[in-house]
Amino acid sequence: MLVHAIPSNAAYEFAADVRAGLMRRGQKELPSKYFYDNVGSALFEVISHLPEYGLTRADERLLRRHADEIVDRLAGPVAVAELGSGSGKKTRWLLEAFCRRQRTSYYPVEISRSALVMCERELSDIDAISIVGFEREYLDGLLEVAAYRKSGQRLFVLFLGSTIGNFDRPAGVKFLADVRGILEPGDSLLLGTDLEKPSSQLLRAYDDELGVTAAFNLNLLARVNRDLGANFDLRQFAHEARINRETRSVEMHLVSKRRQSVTVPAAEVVVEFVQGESIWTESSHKYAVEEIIETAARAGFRCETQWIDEEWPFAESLLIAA
Ligand code: AVJ
Repeated sequence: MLVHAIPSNAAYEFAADVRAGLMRRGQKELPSKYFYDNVGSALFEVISHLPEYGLTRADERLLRRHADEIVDRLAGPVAVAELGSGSGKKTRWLLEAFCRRQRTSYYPVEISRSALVMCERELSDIDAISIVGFEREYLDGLLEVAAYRKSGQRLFVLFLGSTIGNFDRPAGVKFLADVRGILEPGDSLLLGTDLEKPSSQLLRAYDDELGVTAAFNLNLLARVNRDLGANFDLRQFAHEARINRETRSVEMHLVSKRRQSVTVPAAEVVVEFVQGESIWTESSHKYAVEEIIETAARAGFRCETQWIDEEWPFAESLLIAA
């Protein structure tokens, strides 16, 4: 696979984001996009197999069941771009369906190089596929993919796995509008969104019995130690999942078990924690089905169809650029 790598100021941006997030006066925070280093990506893969966390399996079930129908709704020729391809496993069903119809280009956009490599290994055996990976932030990558588009080709963008849930609702609309701005009328977006469900079920999904999600969350501190030379004592922080009813989201926090101070040399910061103080590391917003249609409309998309998983409420929405 061809990979377009970043001229890497990524390390610098990580340091700057950690500095800004940990120096905040109120709630300290670290951006969830930094979960996915090699260890974090592997832990997320395990999470997706946990009985408590049905999200990824619901997403994959829908794609597998409805791949032919989805592809039939999109007139060819189509180039497929995916924002955050991860391992590429659940994308297989769609790509196979496209490739049965015609030669198809697949452009995964990922900030994680290891995920890009996994994804190429997973999918390169498909007949009549060509894969070109972009090691980029989503919108930067999509801009480049759009520039690759051949005349008469439609772009089909995949934004699966409810990654949209990591944005708050206004930022979600803004992101979709930015995607829309890169697309031409008639291009399309398949959006995977986790739906609202009972708090007890969400708390179990984000604080599993085996402690894999706790390890996933704590790995963020381990990564700050590894990449920025910090001295976080992981045993002095506890994973916590919280329901936020106002924002209809699950939040993950890392709670300081005692008063302590931590040095992050590469971010040029010393951080003080009081006992019980937390670092907010992620929000996963949950949506109502009709809300997805409204959100898409505000971003300039018409919702063509939705497929819902009944076992683990989750929606796949096919959105057409208006
Ligand atoms: C991959 C962003 C959809 O928010 O559910 C899994 C990440 N966090 N367990 C999510 C995650 C905790 C996941 N997404």
